[in-house]
Amino acid sequence: MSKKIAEFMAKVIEKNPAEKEFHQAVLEVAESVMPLIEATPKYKNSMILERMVEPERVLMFRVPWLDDKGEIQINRGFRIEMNSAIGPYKGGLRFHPSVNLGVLKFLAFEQVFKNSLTTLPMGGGKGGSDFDPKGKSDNEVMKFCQSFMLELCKYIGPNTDVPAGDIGVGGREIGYMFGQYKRVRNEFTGVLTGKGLNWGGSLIRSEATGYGCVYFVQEMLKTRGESLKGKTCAVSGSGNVAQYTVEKLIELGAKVVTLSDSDGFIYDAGGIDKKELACVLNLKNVKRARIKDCAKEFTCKYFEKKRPWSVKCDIAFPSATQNEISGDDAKMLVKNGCIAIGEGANMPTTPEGIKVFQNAKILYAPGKAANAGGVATSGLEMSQNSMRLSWTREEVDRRLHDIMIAIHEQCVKYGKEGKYINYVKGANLAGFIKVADAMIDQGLV
Ligand code: NDP
Ligand code: 2IT
Repeated sequence: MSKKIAEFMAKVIEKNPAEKEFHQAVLEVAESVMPLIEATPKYKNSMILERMVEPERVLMFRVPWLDDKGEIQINRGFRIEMNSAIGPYKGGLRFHPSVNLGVLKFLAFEQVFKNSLTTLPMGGGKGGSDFDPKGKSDNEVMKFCQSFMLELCKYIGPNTDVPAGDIGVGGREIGYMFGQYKRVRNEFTGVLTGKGLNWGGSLIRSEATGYGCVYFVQEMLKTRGESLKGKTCAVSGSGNVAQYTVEKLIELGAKVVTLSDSDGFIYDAGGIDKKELACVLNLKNVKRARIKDCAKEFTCKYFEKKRPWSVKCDIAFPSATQNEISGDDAKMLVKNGCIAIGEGANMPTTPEGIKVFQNAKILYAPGKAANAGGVATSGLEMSQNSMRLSWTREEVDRRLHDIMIAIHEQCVKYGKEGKYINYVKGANLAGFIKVADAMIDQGLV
């Protein structure tokens, strides 16, 4: 680590103690952009990175609600409004017991660069709660969502801050929150994305993160004259991102051998087919069951409390959560012949793991580039809401595909190191320059 970066990080850590995921995300960006900042007086003199790591606003609030037994529950709600230089704050809401300020600040920070890469005018934000939707009734989830939105609705709006889903927040939760916002503000507007299709949602938004990640990996493979056809893929997670990653991979002739959740993973040597995927979707989205229940429905092995990275695969799609690929997992993947990684999740690979992939010179796409299709399609939902029009499935999918190709091109432009493409550096630099220049144009903001 250079002296400059060490000094910068020491200040970030001192000012934001105990936010280890935030430190991790900031360090990764600092390593990519510091040489450019040092060489560019307008960035260096304007303290641009010091400004970027300070959120424009942090909201933290009490969320009281009554459970089915009539007992009072109290959760904590958050919204990090990180950067609005290139558009309204935009980013998901995460409901998971592990949510805290540091986790949401890392996600909001990543979102700023990701949204910049999408080519659309969106700033960065993230929010959520330590509420755990698992094991709660629909009524309890609704009560929580209504209480959460009763406070959040004071700070968001279609031109200010537009939240969406993330872990633990899908169509059901977006519906309850949208209903509450509309009721309190008396306004039918595109304040959230990921809405239902008959009340302002966009076709392909549900599919977008997974499809987009696969489109991105297709572009990476092309740089080495490869394609997805016949490739064996390991996918982690079994939620929104994982499900549509698998759907697109099957369509393009790849073989998906794993899916997981926080309890373990399933391994299907013959490959998960369309029928089995439909079964996973029903079990996870309707019955809200566990991935091990899938093993009972179709023939596959189940590995309790294990992650799928020991399985032999050509391409890995980590699509569950942060830091799910350790240095040792990465070594195992490389040893087993893995040639590419497409991060559906945000920051799923630890810094040690990233080094392993880059030293092995395999194709490694960081989440802020590879999973940007989700928020990009949220951006397309916002455009359709503004026009009060909806585009066809084909139209939205075509735009998503074009955006993923454009993100790949930006990564290549800024990440080329001889013959190797450093996608981390490419994504960070391309995302940074647009936001930094906008901040400078707008004065001391
Ligand atoms: P879902 O809630 O739909 O699914 C999350 C999946 O990941 C579940 O299978 C869940 O298992 C697993 N998971 C969550 N937390 C953990 C954990 N701590 N350890 C192990 N497994 C875990 O979320 P999404 O599919 O939407 O999100 C997955 C990832 O993709 C996240 O990193 C998210 O930030 C990222 N992402 C999502 C986008 C979107 O549009 N939804 C866009 C871009 C990125 P279990 O049921 O056991 O908790
Ligand atoms: O991490 C992400 O990009 C998301 N969860 C999607 C955000 C959005 O606003 O669609």
